[in-house]
Amino acid sequence: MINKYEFGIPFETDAVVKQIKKASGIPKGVQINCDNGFSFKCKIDSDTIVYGLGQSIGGINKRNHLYSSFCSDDPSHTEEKQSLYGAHNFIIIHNPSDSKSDRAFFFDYPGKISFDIGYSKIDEIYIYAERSDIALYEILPELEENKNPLINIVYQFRKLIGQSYIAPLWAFGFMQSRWGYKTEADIRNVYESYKKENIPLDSICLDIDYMKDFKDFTVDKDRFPELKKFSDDLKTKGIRLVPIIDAGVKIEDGYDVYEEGVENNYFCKKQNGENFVAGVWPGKTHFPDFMQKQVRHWFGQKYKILTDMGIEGFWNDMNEPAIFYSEDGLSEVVEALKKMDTTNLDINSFFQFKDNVYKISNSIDDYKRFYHQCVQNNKSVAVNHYDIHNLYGFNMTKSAGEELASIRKGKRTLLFSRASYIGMHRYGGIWTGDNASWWSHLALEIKMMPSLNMCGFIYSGADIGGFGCNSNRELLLRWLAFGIFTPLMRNHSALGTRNQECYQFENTIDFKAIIEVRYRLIPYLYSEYIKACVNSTLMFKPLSFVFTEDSRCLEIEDQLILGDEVMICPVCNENAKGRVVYLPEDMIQVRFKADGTIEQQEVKKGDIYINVPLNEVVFFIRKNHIVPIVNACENTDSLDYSTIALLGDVNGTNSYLLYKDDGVTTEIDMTSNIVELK
Ligand code: MIG
Repeated sequence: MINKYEFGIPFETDAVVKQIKKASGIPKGVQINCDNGFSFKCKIDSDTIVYGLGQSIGGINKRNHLYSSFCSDDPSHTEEKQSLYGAHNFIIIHNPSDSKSDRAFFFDYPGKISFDIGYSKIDEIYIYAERSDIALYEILPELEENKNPLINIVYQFRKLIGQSYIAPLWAFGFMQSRWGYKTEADIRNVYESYKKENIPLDSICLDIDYMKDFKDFTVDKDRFPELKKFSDDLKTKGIRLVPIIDAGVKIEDGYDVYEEGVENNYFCKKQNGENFVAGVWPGKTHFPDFMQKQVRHWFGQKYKILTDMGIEGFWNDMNEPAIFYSEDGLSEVVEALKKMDTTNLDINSFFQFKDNVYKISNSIDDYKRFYHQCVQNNKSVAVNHYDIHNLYGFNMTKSAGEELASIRKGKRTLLFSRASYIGMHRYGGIWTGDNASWWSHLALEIKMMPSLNMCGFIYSGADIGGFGCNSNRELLLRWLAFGIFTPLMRNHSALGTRNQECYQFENTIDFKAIIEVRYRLIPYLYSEYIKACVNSTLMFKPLSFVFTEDSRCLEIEDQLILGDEVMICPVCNENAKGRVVYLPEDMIQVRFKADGTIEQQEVKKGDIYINVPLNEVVFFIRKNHIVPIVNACENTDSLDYSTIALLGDVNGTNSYLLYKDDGVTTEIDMTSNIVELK
């Protein structure tokens, strides 16, 4: 059951697809105050667990931390950070001792909103926003038919926000990326190096350097003289190119995207009616006003320039939007600095000086300097960006998603975004942004997967190996051994960091062993992915969502249930030869050895230590469940479903329902595309 409450005049964010009649009053047992902004308080017991919040720092259990939804380009994801790139205002309050009283809340509010989950007061959730215009959805479990309250809450929420974006099958192949590939020769070298080491690969990303002077929808002819020919040629080898698109449009006379945008008033404006100027990679840019339907149509149609060159996938970046500086902000800072007598700064003035410079990028002042033209209640109104900040990346990706659907009629396109808001999950996936080559970030990415799934983001994954900082062989292998399970499996790294392609390290055969396990699992992973999207279920679940009577499972944050069959338990400690795994029930341990053989053995419930060499993958299959695998192959084009073999509890009576289709047409038929395997 879903109750909708409205306070003030909520902004129509398009997060929700289902019309719910608004209820009067407020949810039971909570305190809401709208006098000075919005505040929501409710008590929690000492054993209450709070799930949700999608992409964020912290655990699967969000307690004890302060979070803030405000899409942020902050590449330093340290523990104290409150905001990452996404804004996913959904929480589930779970009472393990009385799960029937579980409930969830979705705060449909497009501006900055903070979640104090037992941080200020140990027994209180306190949620607050500067404005009191908010739509609040309360989700209560439907308890008939012995439904699992947590899974049922997620199901209802996902129905409310609509079906998740569905990626093509090839997007489940391994993807290599790096900020720094500049030319066709660089890309060809990546392909050839993987080929030489016999490591499977499906796609290579083009980061910003493929563009001419970082102009969206242009290609630098010196670096990529014939992108179409190159892309067609790579496709015959099973490799697809995935170019990046940035939010800002370079200001340059003669550049058609810029000129059309200016002519038609498609860019975000300042209060005085001038186009807002932000400094990003291309230099001075304007931001398309993605809140306008005609702008979404116009910008989205530009992707055709690249699909005409054979491109079938994109990643949308810098769409928080990231602002290095604004023209106005910069001149204010320069003025302020000029006023300071830098020859004789006292210490406080020095820090003021430093702060002035430091706060130039992604500043709140800048977000308050520009406006969107939005349709609200069927009327066109100017809305300050700051108030709807979290909708920008969403609408950039909606623009691409909607238009690509018409450009590539009937065919799926790979699309993933950096910034997001709930609702965007219908148009694209996300990657989790600029993490670092830290072991703690491997652990963090594991925890994020189920939280993202709760919020509708199923096609997602991290920069494997870590984006910032220097990775190393062991970290990359361990990260890959987790990444083989996530829909988006991409190795990506930042300019200036150590080269991180698998072939840069010793004994590449170990990388081949791990990545081949991915390819052997693709039919299963793809099938589970489609089921999660279509049936509004979680592809990755915390153990506590499944083993509801087992209190140990409430604490486990480094093991996940994948689909209904598998329990994964990645190694995320440095120099570890293995790890302790908790088995809530007897299971079948599956070990993929480096030589391609598979060992299976029954294991009793309880704590066990498993040995996991760097070139092996170990996971568990639940009793009465089976998992299909296929032979290893070099890319998804050569996946051979005729080689299906079954793992797990194979006894002729247990079966697995495999979803299988051509991997590209948009129609998903859950009847004729299902094969029963036993
Ligand atoms: O300011 O395009 O998150 O994946 O490699 C950095 C360069 C801009 C940030 C993205 C990252 C990408 C990088 N971009």
